[in-house]
Amino acid sequence: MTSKKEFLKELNKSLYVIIDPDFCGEDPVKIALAALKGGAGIFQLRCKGRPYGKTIELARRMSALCAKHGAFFIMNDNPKIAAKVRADGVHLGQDDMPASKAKKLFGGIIGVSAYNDKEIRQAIADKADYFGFGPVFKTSTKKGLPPVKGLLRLARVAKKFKELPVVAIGGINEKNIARVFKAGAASASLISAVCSADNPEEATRRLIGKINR
Ligand code: TZP
Ligand code: MG
Repeated sequence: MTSKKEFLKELNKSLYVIIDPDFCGEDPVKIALAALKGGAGIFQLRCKGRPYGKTIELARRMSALCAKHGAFFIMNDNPKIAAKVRADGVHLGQDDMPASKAKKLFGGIIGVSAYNDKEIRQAIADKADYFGFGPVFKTSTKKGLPPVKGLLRLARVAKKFKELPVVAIGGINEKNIARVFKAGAASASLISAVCSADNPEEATRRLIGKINR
């Protein structure tokens, strides 16, 4: 488990890749390894609708892979699983356990999806370590999202809420990633631009190459 300070440093220089087995072909860990080789330093496992045992197995493999390569591993949704597999952090949506409660179960990094001012204020009050904001662009990866926020709203929250770094999400790809950073995001998190790429290693390298902070 690495320190929060180191995580924030990595957040400011790297790419946040979300590994979701629904979009990663037969072995999601293979995609993660490719993205690691391409230069990504933060990974989240987003594992929906899988049996508990399968989720734990994947989480353990992701945790070990990230530890081996000096990358950060964030488990989605569940602080108990994060603690069990020795993840560096957990990412919580608004439907998950509140960050204040998660902190009692897990001592690592806490990220919160916060898509409006009220949710962002709560994330700050709960002393989360970063908040995820989006969907910045149109995405078909996740259903039931609020309307697209766009770059102007991203820039607005990045300027208004300096207390926490903002990690942009939703429809981020090689064409728009530079604008996401220009708008003030500390990092960009993405699924399909890496997981569904023909060559995830090269795609990661190209995405990072477009980040011009
Ligand atoms: N939360 C908000 S948008 C999104 C999630 C999980 C999907 C991001 O996927 P993609 O493929 O990078 O648009
Ligand atoms: Mg969740």
